[in-house]
Amino acid sequence: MSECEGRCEEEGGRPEKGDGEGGYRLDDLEILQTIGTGSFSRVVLCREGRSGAYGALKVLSVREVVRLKQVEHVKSERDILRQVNHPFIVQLRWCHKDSSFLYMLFEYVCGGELFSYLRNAGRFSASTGNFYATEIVSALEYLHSQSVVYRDLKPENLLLDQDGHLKITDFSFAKKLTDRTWTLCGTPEYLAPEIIQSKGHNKAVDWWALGVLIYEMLSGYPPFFDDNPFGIYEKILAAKVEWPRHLDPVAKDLVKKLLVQDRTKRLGNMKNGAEDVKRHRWFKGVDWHDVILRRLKPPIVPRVTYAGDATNFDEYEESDWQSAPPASETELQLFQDF
Ligand code: ISQ
Repeated sequence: MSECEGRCEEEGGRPEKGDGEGGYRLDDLEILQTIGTGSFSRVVLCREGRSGAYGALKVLSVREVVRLKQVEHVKSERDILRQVNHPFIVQLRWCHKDSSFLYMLFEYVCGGELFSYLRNAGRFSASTGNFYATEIVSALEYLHSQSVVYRDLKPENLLLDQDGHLKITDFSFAKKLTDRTWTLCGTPEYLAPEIIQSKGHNKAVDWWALGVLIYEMLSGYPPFFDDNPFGIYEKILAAKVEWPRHLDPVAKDLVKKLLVQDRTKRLGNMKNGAEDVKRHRWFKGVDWHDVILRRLKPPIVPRVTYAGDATNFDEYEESDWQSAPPASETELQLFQDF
């Protein structure tokens, strides 16, 4: 059972037994400042009154979630986060709702986004990029073993903890794969090609994205780039990549094997799964048992003066988001079990 399972409660509901060991109350959370915003949510740094522990509270407007047709996505995000437990995945501690908002309380990861460090540095050395790639491979292998496809790998969604290890956040695009075993047990003569082909194809998107991420970490810009999105799509489909001369040749070989159009030939998505990626020469000498124990030495250690230091995050307008109008009874019904 994961940390958060069974810990989501309704407003006014009975706090968990062992209150203070995972049983939270919204009233006890002191909202400090916004550290991230999205189209229907914001993430605020908060402190739990009694323990003094810091947390990152994701606050979602019920009305906006419904208006933007994100109800199922939000529920799936919560379900997946409750299910997973891995050192490189941000931990969900508690869920809650009131008449206006849904709340997800996470551990606070104080180092900020990998994105900021990458833009500051321009590009990473091969060994720095290799460290982050290693922790991501470990997390992706775990997620896929749990039948979860992440689908949004990018430097903005990777946080550094106080020691410099990675934490993947934002599971709003993540998807739990349904077991197709039985679907494929139908009479083979009558199976449509898309049913046969869709088996396991979803995981392949994360391995493609890993290729893009490794390229961007080592080059400072992504492999498919254009001023407008359609230009980017054209370049992706043409699969034409320009390789900087300085690029580490072994890393280039790995990226080439990840950025393969045919997903059945893409590294990570063949019969040996993640094992093929882990055995690539770029990861030669990596002890994967050490990786998961956070025993590799982080190349960047964030500047942090205390546990609630938010200086590694951008600053945001606070506006008056807390006084948003309440959702209707019909809208709230959609989140009965939240
Ligand atoms: C934890 N710490 C910092 C920022 C976060 C953003 C989203 C989810 C969890 C987080």
